[in-house]
Amino acid sequence: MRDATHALIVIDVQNDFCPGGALAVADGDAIIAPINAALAEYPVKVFTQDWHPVGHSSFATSHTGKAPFETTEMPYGTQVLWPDHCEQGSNGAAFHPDLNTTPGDLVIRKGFRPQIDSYSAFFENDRITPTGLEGYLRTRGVTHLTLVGLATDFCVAYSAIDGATLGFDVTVDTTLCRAIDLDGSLQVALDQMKAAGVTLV
Ligand code: VGL
Ligand code: ZN
Repeated sequence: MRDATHALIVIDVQNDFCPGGALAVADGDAIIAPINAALAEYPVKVFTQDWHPVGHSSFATSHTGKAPFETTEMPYGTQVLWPDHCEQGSNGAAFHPDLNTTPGDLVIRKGFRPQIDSYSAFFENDRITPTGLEGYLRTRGVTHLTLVGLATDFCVAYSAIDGATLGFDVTVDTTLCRAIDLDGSLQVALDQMKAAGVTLV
């Protein structure tokens, strides 16, 4: 067991990001058993859950003439448009049934505001609106974060970069992550994480 300053943050291991889901990440379910094992090593255990209202602005179906994986300009910048996924209360939004969320201390939901997406566990995609996770971690005395989950190149990377920018010591265990890899987005994300001071293992 690591000391009380260490948290494991498990990002979006939900049915829609696993094989058979609406936005399936190849091999997304392969990380579940080793994540369950890793939980025992961390005194602070946090899970995130992508949690969109029906008709969310990040869905291609909300934009006439747009197909999934195209982009659009939002007030906060360029946004990739996704298949409808992780709708609040749906089976797709549920954690994968094999993920052991029982020992979790906190579940943080994100992406619930209709007009803004939220990849990061810390800030929505405007990079300003906080989720509250920073305060939770700081008030518990956490300084070291290990991030695992889905998807490496979106929600894991955004969370890792924001965590490092906020001053946490951030490690991403890439063996416990899987990527969407849209047009080279995985390599871009890995480079950006390194540049932000994230440790990749
Ligand atoms: C995610 C795209 C859209 C993720 C969430 O969890 O990486 N990606 N919503
Ligand atoms: Zn989403």
